[in-house]
Amino acid sequence: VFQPDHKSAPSICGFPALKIRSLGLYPVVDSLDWVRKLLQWGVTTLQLRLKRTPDQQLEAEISQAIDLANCYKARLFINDHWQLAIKYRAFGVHLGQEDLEDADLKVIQQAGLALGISTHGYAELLRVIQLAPSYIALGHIFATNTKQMPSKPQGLERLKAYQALQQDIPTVAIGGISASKVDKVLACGVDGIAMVSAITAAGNPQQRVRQLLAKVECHYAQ
Ligand code: TZP
Ligand code: MG
Repeated sequence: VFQPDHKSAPSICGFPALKIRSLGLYPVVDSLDWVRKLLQWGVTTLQLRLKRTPDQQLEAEISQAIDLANCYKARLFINDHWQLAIKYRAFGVHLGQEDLEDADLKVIQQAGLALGISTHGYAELLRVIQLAPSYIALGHIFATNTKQMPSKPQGLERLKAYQALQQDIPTVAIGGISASKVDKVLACGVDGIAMVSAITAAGNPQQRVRQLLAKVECHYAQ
């Protein structure tokens, strides 16, 4: 499902195009400013998660973020606002469980966008596997202050068990992942590391991103 840009790589003899399965470092941020900075710092997969932006600013913020990400050929996922993601040709959409009732997954699929879905435990995971999204987010792994979570942290043992459940759909771990916990999370076999505060609350976010990219890219290159 994942490709570096929207076009399929041409295949002269019918060989399958190479796919980039790993999402790698996957920052989740809440503004166009952050999207711009992350792209400049070399991030290639990221999510724009606007939860407090006034309605009248949403479309401008989202469309500009998509245009920018597409210039960089980065994979930008738009949280929640799937119609705007389609309208402005985002790489993908990220939806939570509560969005699944309203969002039209078929329309998203037919528009050629990738889809990521959040899960918070075994039951949700089993249900989401049936939807065959582009990736599944598994969370929250550790305690987090970024989002109020009604459930308990999943922890690393469960994360490993979820990984063992299926290998077809790429997975992303999210929730409370600090820079010092990245190695342990990567060791569980996930395909991406989603982070908010480890990047946005860092004293030097650019340096933090550089360190994280080096670590995560090195892991997936092995
Ligand atoms: N979904 C599950 S946990 C979370 C989201 C959006 C917040 C993750 O933020 P942090 O700061 O990386 O714990
Ligand atoms: Mg949502």
